[in-house]
Amino acid sequence: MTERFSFSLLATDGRARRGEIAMPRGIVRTPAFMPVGTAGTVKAMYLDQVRDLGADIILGNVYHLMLRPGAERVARLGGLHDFARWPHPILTDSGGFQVMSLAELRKLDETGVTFRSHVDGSVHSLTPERSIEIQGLLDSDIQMQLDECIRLPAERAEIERAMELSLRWAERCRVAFGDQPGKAMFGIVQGGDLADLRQRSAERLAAMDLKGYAVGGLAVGEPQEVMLAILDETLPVLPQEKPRYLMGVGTPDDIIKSVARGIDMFDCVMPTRAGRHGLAYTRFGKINLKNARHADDPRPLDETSDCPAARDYSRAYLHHLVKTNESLGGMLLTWNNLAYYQQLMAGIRAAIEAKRYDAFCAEVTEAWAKGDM
Ligand code: PRF
Repeated sequence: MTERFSFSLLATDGRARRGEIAMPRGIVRTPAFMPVGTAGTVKAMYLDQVRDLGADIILGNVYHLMLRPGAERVARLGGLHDFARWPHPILTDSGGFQVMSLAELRKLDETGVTFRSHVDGSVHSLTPERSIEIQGLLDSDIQMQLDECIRLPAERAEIERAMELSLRWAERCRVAFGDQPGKAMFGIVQGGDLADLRQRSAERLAAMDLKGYAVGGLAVGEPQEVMLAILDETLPVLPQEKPRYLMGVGTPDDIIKSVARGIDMFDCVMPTRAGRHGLAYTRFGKINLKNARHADDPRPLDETSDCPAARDYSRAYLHHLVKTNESLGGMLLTWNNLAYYQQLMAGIRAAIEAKRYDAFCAEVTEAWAKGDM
């Protein structure tokens, strides 16, 4: 196994890229979808199952893990991989985004962000240096810079302030991370919906020669066209030979369109969260199992799937589990949804290799459009 973090491009089709990230804990086939394991668990799943579905990497969150069980404790217990029993690569998000969406009484300044825990009201602070320290204690393989993500719509002055602050924090994270050949620290492009700010952010991060780059601050309330236009304007500025990660995205449709523009990595709570709320993603589109029309339907979600949750259980049974709030309902639907997402990513990778990515996207979209659910 490789001792250094590296990224290789194996094939391209238009701007879509098929690649491989190699690191000591394993290889990540890209384009990749990273299931979200916020608190050291992909909710309602055994990690062995997550692995069997084809996930090469999962995501963890500094914010949740620093509050419970605490980064120093995880380190004493041998790091997050041992603790959660996932020996493969882990990417951790830096905490800023979750502080902004979950914590109470936040105070952000040049130093970092101070906040009250949503769990017990205790006061914590997160600086760029402390975020990297926590990610090191967790023994994360791909660590993210601390950044400030703002919701859209927002004023230019506010977007620019947060973008510039994120650039200064990127530099502090770069220094704090230092030289760790087997791991990576990714910078995060900010700049809201303003092309010139996005480009400035991407150029300045590119000059820091980081091992990978994320596009943050998207899927925060703007229409899909705006997100795709920002990708069109930003990705050409980032170095071609480094992986690009679109944070917190998205729907299957967002994913295929972002891959077409050159994104290599995704994470999103959608398949896991939607599963716990009675929604199934399938080749034919989204199915709401709460709906009474499924009560007598003996058909499985997708008889052609090799995931037992999709293939072997009737929609009537899934409807019953969801209506009665049984844990198994969320478990089966999460399993189905992650299986669908990983099948989609495998299809995307194969299509890029075969140089038929446009045709693949048309087929996927057509199946959703005429989906008989
Ligand atoms: N920054 C960080 N994490 C994120 C985001 C961001 O902008 C987003 C935005 N979609 C999701 N997760 N650090």
